[in-house]
Amino acid sequence: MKELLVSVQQAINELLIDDIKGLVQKCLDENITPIEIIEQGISKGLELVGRQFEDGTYFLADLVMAGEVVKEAMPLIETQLDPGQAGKKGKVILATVEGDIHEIGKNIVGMLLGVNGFEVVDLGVNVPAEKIMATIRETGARFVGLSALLTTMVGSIKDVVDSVKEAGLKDNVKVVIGGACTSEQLKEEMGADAYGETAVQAVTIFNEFSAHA
Ligand code: B12
Repeated sequence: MKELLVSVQQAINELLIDDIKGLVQKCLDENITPIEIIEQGISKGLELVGRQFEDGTYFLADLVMAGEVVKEAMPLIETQLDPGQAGKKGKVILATVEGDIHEIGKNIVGMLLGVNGFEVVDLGVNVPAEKIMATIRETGARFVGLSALLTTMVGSIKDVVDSVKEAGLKDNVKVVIGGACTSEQLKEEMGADAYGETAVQAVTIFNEFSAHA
């Protein structure tokens, strides 16, 4: 693991909002790719924060701060990504499920899908199934990406999958899930079409669906 990426992890874990931009810039100067920074620096740093929260060292305010530290760094990373040919592979409706307000992972997925040729319709966080269905009807989108981090809220995934089925759209609309509390097994249980562990996998999955749409 590159030392600079460990410094990014540490800055996030220690909530050093004044240091993060400088460190990310140093990574970019050293030709570390935006994807490496996201996966090995930022995501790993947030995992460490999560552990401190679990063991009672950190409180909710610290989670909020960790989110702010990451938000500080993201625009810098975004400017390094090639904008590509936006929209040509189709529309992806992206949302964090109802009852869940975690947005960092969803935003990273949206950013990577955008630079990889998808038109992203980001509905934000805590999004009910009805809103997703209304957006499918309005936009004609054939892809939905759902982010879920709270185990207690996974039922919201089922609400979306069931609504798609009830609307008779199961064959036309693919629902892909991701986020820390999801898994291949959960995908099966919820009846979703695919599960992606990382934002890079999200791109691979939607590319695959788009090629066969
Ligand atoms: C930051 C954070 C917060 C911040 C979020 C700020 C923000 N603006 O988003 C705030 C303060 C809001 C927060 C609140 C809470 N949190 Co919180 N939070 C976290 C933390 C530390 C990091 C989450 C994160 O951003 N990770 C980094 C991103 C990049 O990872 P990711 O989302 O998993 O996304 C990656 C992949 O999963 C994938 N992906 C994501 N979405 C999608 C979608 C698709 C379609 C695909 C294919 C892929 C994909 O791509 C991403 C990049 O590779 C985690 C710890 C952890 N280990 O995750 C806890 C954690 C998720 N939170 C937790 C909890 C309990 C809470 C609270 C209930 C705390 C409380 N007592 O109030 C509240 C919930 C509020 C609510 N209703 O949602 C628990 C959840 C436990 C569980 N399994 O249910 C965790 C795991 C901490 C812990 N270890 O206990 N939290």
